Amino acid sequence: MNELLRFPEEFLWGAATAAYQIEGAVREGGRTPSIWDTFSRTPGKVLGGDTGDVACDHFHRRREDVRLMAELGLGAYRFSVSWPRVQPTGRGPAAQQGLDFYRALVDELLAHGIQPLVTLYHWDLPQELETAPSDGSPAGGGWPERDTAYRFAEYAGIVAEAIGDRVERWATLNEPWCSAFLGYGSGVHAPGRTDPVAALRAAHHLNLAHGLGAQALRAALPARAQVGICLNPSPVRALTDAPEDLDARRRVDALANRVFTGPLLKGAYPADLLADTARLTDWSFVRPEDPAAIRQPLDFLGINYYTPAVVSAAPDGHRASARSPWPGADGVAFHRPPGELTAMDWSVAPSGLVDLLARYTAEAPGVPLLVTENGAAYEDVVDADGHVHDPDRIRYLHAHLSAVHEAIRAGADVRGYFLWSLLDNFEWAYGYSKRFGAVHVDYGTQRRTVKSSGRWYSGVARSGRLP
Ligand code: PNW
Repeated sequence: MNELLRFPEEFLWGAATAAYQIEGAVREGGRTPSIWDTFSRTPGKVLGGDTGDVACDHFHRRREDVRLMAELGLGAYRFSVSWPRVQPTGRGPAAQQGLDFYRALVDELLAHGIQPLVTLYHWDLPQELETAPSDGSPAGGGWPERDTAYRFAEYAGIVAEAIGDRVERWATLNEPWCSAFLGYGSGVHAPGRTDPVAALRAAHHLNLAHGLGAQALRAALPARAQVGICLNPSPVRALTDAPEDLDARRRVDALANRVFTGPLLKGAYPADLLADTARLTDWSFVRPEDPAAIRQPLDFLGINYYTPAVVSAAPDGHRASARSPWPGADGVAFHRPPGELTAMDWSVAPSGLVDLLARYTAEAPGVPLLVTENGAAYEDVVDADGHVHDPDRIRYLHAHLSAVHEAIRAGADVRGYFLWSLLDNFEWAYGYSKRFGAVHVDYGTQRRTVKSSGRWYSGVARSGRLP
């Protein structure tokens, strides 16, 4: 047996999901629409016109799904709470039925020895916080508006009061980069706005929401609770070592990574980011007290990783389009990174994960890291014998877990790994066309079939080592 591929004793082996991607039951128990309900029902926004109306019907199949996790031998499960399910309309009183669902889910997980990691916000903003209802109640405006951060902190307190006695690990936000820059910049995610200034304002108010939310969590949770955030930092590589390509890398690194880790870890926005975006905004929406509010102690930093970015300087005069997810990154060209492609057309590059884990070990000294998402989409089919044979995914997972192991050997304090995803699910703008699950879902019958990669991962989780 290869001792080198053994993971630490307490390493958490998990899988991850998100509420809108799996729950369905969008009209039950007083749940109101989120921006993703509205977006997915808008023609042309999601491939095939798919919506999360039914998804994996997890809201009704919770017990079966927890049993499945137990059969797979998972030690941890990362899921998100649907804000409009527990606080319809995003302000005001909690919906007990919504909270009851998550209470029951957590109790079943704990009964099976599976540790929950709760993400408070995985993109399903209550619609009324984005657009004001016509009844004259306060205006929304979504993440570009400061009020949304205050509303988030209140919501965080509600969830902590309800399940804080039994959940140890809490992530405030999932991938604020996607919420800000895909939601308000490129418009490929909900709410589908394409305004570079709104995207930058959203990034700041998401940072503020994290800070205020973390404070609300700490006020409501027992001292043993661990509070963190899940980012999707991008390893940004320059196409060549030419100074202009290195400068393109610096600019994209600021917009992909340091716009979040600057305030979160260092208490300030990077000066180069402010300079690069100066033609768009003077950042006067950042109040003097905000950096201190955002820089809260982190008990873990969640890293979601899929693929790196490769950039170079674009020919003179090239401007970031109005619909770019990189506002202010004028004169940058993006290239396909080397490596095989998954069904998302994302290249397989496990070295990117080694780089990220080393980088955040250095930039966030003393903060344990969790890989809170990693996985791949492939074109899986159930064969005549009822099996899903997915050797590509096994290779992807093996390579990325080897990368985690390598990072640990090099000194990174990585405490766990959450495979994205437990189940095939609603893959945002791609609808149900992309399958990331360790478990195949037949959306016609809701039949779950463990893929060969799911069995393989189960072996890893049970043994704590890579074959
Ligand atoms: C993440 N991009 O999304 C999310 O956290 C998951 O909900 C999602 O299913 C998973 O990764 C797979 O996509 C991303 O375009 C979506 O850079 C898009 C991007 C990155 C992450």
